[in-house]
Amino acid sequence: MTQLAGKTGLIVGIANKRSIAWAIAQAASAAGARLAVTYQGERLEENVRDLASGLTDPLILPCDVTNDAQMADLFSAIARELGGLDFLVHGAAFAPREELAAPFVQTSREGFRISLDISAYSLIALARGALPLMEARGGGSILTLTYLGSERVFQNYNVMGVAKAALEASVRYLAADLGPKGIRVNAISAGPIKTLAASGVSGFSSILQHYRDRAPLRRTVDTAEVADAAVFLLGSAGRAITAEVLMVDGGYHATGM
Ligand code: 0WD
Repeated sequence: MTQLAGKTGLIVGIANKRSIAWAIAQAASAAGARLAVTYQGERLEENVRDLASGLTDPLILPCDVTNDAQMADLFSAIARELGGLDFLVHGAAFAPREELAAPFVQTSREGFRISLDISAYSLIALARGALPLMEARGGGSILTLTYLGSERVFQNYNVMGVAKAALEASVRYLAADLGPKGIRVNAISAGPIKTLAASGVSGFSSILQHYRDRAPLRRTVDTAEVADAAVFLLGSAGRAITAEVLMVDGGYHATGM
C-alpha cells in the first residue's frame, strides 16, 4: 500500500495496543506515512514508546491536550523535525468515570467541563496547531473519532454523548473554516470496540452483543477496519470529502425496530 507515501502525520490518542489510534498509526505507516505519535503523560509513555518502536523513524512526543504549553512544544518539534504535516488523527477522549455511572441529570459542572475540554475542544486546539504546518504542505486532512451516542441515547454514555455531539459540530465548523486552505476535516463514527476507553462504560459487553444481534452485518467491527477507513479519508482517495461523519459500524446506525 502506498496511499500515504511521502506524507507525514500526527497521531494523538494512543494508550495501548488496543487503541483505535494505534491501529490507524499502523495502517498509515504501512501505507507509507512517516509519523509523529504522542503519549499522554508518563503513565502511557512506555506503552507508546514500545509500540512505536515498530514504526519507521517515528517522532515520539508528549501531548496532554489540556496543556497548551505542551501542545505548542509538540508543533514546534514537528515543524523542526518534519517541516510540515499532511494529516492529523485525533483519538483522545475522556470523561470522569463517575459521570458515566451516575444518572445523566447528575452530571456535574466540572465533569461536563473536563469531558468537553478533552474530548471536543482538543480537536480545535490541535487543528489550530496543525494549520501552519498543513499550509506549508499546501493542504491536509484532519480526522477524529466519534460514536453514535452523539445522536442517540446509549445507557451509561451520558456526558460523553454530549461531548461527541460537540465534537461532530466542531468537525463541520472546522471544515468550513479550513476548507479554503485545502484542509479537510472528517470524523469516523466507529461501532463499539473493547478498548481502555470503552472499559469506563459499564454494560459495554451487552452493547457489543446488541450490535452482533442487530447490525445489518450481524457483527461488531475491529480497529483494523476503522483504520482502513481512516487511511481512505486521510489520503487522496478521500480528497473531495470533508465535513463528513463516516459510519464504520456494520450498518448499525441505520436500524430502527
Ligand atoms: O468503542 C469504542 N472503543 C469507540 C471509541 C467507539 C467509537 C468511538 N471511539 C472513540 C473514543 O471516544 C475516542 O475518541 O475513539 C477514540 C479512541 O478511543 P479508544 O481507542 O477506544 O480508547 P483508548 O485506547 O483508551 O484511547 C483514548 C485515549 C486515552 O486513553 P485512556 O483510556 O488512558 O484515557 O485518549 C487519550 C488517552 O491516551 N487521552 C488523552 N490524550 C491526551 N491528553 C487525554 C489527554 N488529556 N485524555 C485521554
